[in-house]
Amino acid sequence: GPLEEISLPLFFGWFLLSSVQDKVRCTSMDFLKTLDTLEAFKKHLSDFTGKAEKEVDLEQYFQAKGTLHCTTKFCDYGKAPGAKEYAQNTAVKDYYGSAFELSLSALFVTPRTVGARVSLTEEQLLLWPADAIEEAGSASLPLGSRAHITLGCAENVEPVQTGLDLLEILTLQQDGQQGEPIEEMELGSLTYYGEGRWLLTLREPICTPARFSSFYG
Ligand code: 2AM
Repeated sequence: GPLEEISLPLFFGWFLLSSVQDKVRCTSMDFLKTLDTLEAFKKHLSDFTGKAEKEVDLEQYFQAKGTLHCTTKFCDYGKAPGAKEYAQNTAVKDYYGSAFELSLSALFVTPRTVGARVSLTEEQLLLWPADAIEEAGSASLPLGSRAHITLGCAENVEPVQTGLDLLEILTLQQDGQQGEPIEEMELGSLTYYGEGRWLLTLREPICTPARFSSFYG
């Protein structure tokens, strides 16, 4: 009946504690600000603007999207495939409401999204949907490869795109494309993967407390 239908959330995920959200946002803003000023970035500016001579303010280019979180399962109130099975999973029920520490291992920017890659532990992988399709293109990537936090989206881009952008970069890596090493930044090493895809591998992963829960909206 209708009650059953609304008993599943829009999505499950890890929600960053509000005290650390600002810190993560600041780190992301600092990165965007620095990226904006790099000659290498300016050289590839047309990836973002479509025109070589135009300028772009990356901090304005991306819009923040609500509470920072790492989606585990998008349920769409039960309409998404596997939603019910996921909600009934023992680990999901057992860990619901528990605190975790997420490790953010990289930041990435594309003309569509900016996000943070989340490197999941074995325990955290228990909450990753087993039916996840981790495929982008032809390469099959390890379970949980898509784990990320959406930090911002370009105009008219939906947050679901962030995970797809991350998978695209990981697929390039898996296919043996090393990317173009750009420079060592304070936070880590910056690599360019073409078509406006930038990856900053953090020297020190950012560890952040997060609670496993769900969002109804
Ligand atoms: P995100 O995880 O990349 O940020 C509500 O829309 C949340 O569910 C957002 O956080 C969004 O993206 C995520 N989401 C939306 N549609 C999705 C889908 N089809 N698959 C996985 N996650 C999705």
